[in-house]
Amino acid sequence: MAQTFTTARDLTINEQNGAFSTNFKVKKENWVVINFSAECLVTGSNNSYVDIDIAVRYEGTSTFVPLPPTSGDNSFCAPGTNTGSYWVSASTAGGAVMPVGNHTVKVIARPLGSVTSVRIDDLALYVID
Ligand SMILES: [Ca+2]
Repeated sequence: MAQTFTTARDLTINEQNGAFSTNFKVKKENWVVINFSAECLVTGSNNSYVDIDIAVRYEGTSTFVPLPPTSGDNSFCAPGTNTGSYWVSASTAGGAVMPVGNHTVKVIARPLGSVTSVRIDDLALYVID
């Protein structure tokens, strides 16, 4: 199920669009890496792109913390030209030393620059511990 938008939003991640669970269990404090990939299309002027944050809410907390390096301003995909319409399958990953617990992950997409539209489809999200 493609998601098309023009303002920042949490991406819908579920089995219908090919993604995996957004909940995961860390059994022993350790480095955990989370990877997000999706088909992506940005239309807009040549300063436009979509920034992605992979963010985790640790068990017992109420806020989502973006994982580096996705916590920074990272372009997931961009049009490339003034009138470009370039489809890509893009991927980004974030990681941290995570405590024991049942944690939740979400992916935030943030259109930046003069974006006309962002289209995200065929999402895949997986946790490596
Ligand atoms: Ca980011």
